[in-house]
Amino acid sequence: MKWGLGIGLGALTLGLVGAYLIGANGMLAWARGSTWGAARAGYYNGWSMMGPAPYATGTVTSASGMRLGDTVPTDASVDRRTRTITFHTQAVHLTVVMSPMNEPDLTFRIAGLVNPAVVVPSGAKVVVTVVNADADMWHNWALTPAQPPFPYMAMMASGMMFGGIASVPLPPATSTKMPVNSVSFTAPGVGTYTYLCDTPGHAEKGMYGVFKVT
Ligand SMILES: [Cu+2]
Repeated sequence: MKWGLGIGLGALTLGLVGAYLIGANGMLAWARGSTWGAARAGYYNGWSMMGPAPYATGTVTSASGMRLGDTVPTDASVDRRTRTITFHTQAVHLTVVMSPMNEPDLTFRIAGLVNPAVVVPSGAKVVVTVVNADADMWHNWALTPAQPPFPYMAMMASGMMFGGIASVPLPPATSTKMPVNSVSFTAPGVGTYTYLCDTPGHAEKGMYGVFKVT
């Protein structure tokens, strides 16, 4: 693992499978649930019926989690002035750290930038590794065609993304470990999309960024 992640391939693989499996059930759960709690319970119940665990995550140490938020991905260029990360190949590996303590609350940190624009080529195979650095909140990373501003229930407003391009929500970090999982997908057609956290209120308060397919 070129990032020196302290997690096994097994955990990552589980995360990927989970991300795929959660799609259809996640949508049903959202349709059923009248509250976030009910929706989330449905989310996990659906997963439990199909998978080996309520959710599949690994952890990284807090130190490596923070480093991952500053890591510039391979085959990408970073423009710090425009806060844009542009990938140049069909193999996109993006690492996202959510709400690190040294940043404004409810933000994504990618390659040392806060909520940067991410640009990928059409048809790229995208793997997003997601780390929750927040000590007291759940977060996830999801892709949607919807545009800001977002309401409190961003997920409801935008539909269930593209049939579930969303990482399974990650629990808060502890004092020494940060939960991590991943989501993989093929980049959708050329256009401008939004990545966001679908925990209610988070996208509304600014936890999102531009995801552009060129
Ligand atoms: Cu969030």
